[in-house]
Amino acid sequence: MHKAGFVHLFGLPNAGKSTLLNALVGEKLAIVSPKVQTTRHRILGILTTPDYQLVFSDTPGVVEPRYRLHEKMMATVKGAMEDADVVVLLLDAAFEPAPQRELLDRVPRDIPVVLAVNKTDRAGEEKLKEIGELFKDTAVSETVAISALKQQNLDRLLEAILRHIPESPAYYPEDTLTDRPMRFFVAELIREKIYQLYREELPYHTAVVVGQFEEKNTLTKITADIVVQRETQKGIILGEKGKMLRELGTRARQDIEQFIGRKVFLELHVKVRGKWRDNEIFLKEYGY
Ligand code: GDP
Ligand code: K
Ligand code: MG
Repeated sequence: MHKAGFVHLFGLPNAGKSTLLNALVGEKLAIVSPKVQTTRHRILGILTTPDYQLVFSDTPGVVEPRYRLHEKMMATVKGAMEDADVVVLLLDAAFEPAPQRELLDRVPRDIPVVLAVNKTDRAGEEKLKEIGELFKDTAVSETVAISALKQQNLDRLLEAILRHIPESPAYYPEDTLTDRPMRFFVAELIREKIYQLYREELPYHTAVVVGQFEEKNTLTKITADIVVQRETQKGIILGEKGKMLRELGTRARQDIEQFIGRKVFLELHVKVRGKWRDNEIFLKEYGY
């Protein structure tokens, strides 16, 4: 019997959804950072074995929308929910569990929920007990303690998920890893470095758009725009004499080379587009 279905990874910002997606599919598809709201899109990660195919959706963490980009991010969460055969509610064992329990209200009643308590590499038995109590009389069908980062107990999580996956032929060809094109991942890897290199609010004002993506003999030439909302932000991205931008370019290029398995020539430009996060035309142009 072959099974196939859709699994929605759901949780608060920073619960570890993107880390878990990467661990499950064995490839770095989703960018990860200690900052909340790093993930802005729905990204599919597809795990295919001879017996089953699981299509995971990584989505932005649940937030109260403050600008149009936020609204779009939350719409992608809703879309993923509607398609799901099962929801994995990912909890950060180190956060307060009660507000995380409220997320259950957002799951339609007919969709089964597996509770995955993450970051148990850092949480004690006490905490796990407390979480168990809190979810005792809820719709959660099963609870699995995991560490996405240390890849602990993921086989148990897969078993729990598969119990809710119907018999079905595969949805995607067996060598498909994701639904996104290469240039999407290139833009994401650049964006990840922005989250790592620049402090506080700056990453939230930034978008990345890949322009040229061209294979030339032994190397791939890529140009990308880094879009910010204000001139002052452009100055920060550039840094003194362009030093920060060069550092950003170096780090991004190394990761892109690893991802596509080819040498890369990366050219970055910084552009100012006032209030792009609230502008439908810009949002569309930047892939949101
Ligand atoms: P997301 O916002 O839910 O997608 O969370 P991320 O995957 O971006 O992870 C947020 C932060 O938590 C990152 O710094 C991760 O390295 C960290 N993290 C994720 N899973 C674990 C885990 O199992 N243990 C520990 N200690 N940290 C984790
Ligand atoms: K994050
Ligand atoms: Mg994420």
